[in-house]
Amino acid sequence: MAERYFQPEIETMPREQLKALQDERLVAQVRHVWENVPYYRKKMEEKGLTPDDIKGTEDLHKLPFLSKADLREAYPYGLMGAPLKDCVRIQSTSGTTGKRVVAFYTQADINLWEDCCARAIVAAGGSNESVCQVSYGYGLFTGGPGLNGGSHKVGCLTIPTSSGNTERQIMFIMDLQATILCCTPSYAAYLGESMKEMGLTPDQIPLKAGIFGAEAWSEEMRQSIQDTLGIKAFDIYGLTELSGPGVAFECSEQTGMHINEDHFIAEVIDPDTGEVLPDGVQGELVFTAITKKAFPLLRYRTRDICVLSHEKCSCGRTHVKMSKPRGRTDDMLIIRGVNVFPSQIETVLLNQGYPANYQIIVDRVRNSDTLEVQVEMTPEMFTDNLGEIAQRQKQLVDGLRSMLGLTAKVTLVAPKSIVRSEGKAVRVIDKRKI
Ligand code: DLL
Repeated sequence: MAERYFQPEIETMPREQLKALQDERLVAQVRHVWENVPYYRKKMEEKGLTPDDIKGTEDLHKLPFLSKADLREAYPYGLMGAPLKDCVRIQSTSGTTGKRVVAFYTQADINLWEDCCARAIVAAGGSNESVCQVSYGYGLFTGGPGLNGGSHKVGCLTIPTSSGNTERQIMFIMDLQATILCCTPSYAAYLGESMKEMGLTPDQIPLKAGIFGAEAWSEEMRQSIQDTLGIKAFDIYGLTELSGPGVAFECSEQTGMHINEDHFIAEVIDPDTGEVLPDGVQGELVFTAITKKAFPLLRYRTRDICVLSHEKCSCGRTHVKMSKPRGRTDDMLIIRGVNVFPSQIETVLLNQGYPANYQIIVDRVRNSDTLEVQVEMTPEMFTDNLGEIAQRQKQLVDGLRSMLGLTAKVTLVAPKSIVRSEGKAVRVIDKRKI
């Protein structure tokens, strides 16, 4: 099937033209911020910069970074770029890692955000003939409102179920023949598991595509969701600070997400030195929003770790691709000096046929870090044969050792004993921090 685009002239724009657009928008945005955000103007002044020093994207590296700490310090209004009377909405994060982030939007900001989500939906095969069920949470979280707006723009019949109430989710999917499902990958896995238990086979499930994001998920998890639901599963990335979902989205190639570069300029930096890294080198993703006016963040450090690629994509889109985030700099566990990402553990479990229902527990016993992974067995694996369980545990310990270079304790638990998530899954309990 030929690739379709929501905004073809932008999504397939030749690189030189795209760069010219970015240059022009960046220059205007820096001036907008200088004139309207005293907090950032001060940061620029401290570096001896004025808007005249930024003539295009090649000067981007001169600008100071913004981080979560700045957001906290400037909370709630300190980074606003538009008067309150021009703002029509806020969205906010759950604030699990400190103070909430509150992002402001003008109507135009919402419009461009929804365009980005619409691009993702069309890339996943969506059209005005699609029935799109949005099972991300609605409310302060950006997932529901963002995909809802994008779905309307594409002209899909939108089912705004929000998250939770799994039985009702399945009823709508089946009764209204939903073709696109939008939710977190962990919730998609749970919905798939529940549908399987109800005896529904992939060919009976009307869904064709899923747009899953808001948390890290592995390729193995993608495969398993695709198999249970009989769909193609697309990744979508974003964060509240930059509007929400749709900063980047996957196309039919499923090899990374195109960043909407007409709205967001991406850089990857060395998280320790701040130095900008070339394509293909892993580092922290930094974004500059060049069109948003109410919350115009420049060089915002996301803490997400990934790699950029400008390689030509078979879908015809010209925008740079980011790899799946490998984790966050602050998600990374340091266990006995070894850097461990939850996604690496997930890969081992799924490769050995376990479902993505697990809990990672880190503790410190007699000054030494301990890592325990509780892994749920599938009903088919479940047995009271202790020898068999010991054998399975050993295989997992070996797999984890070769992936991480660490010995972990593995505990196999009964099916359904690990709590399911309807939104972002909490995979790690780090008792060293409690
Ligand atoms: O999670 C926005 C979103 C909603 C994205 C729905 C995709 C779908 P926040 O709650 O502010 O916003 O969390 C942002 O979530 O910095 C990443 O660490 C993580 N994240 C988001 N998308 C992905 C993804 C929304 N596709 C934080 N893969 C980001 C891995 C992701 N991590």
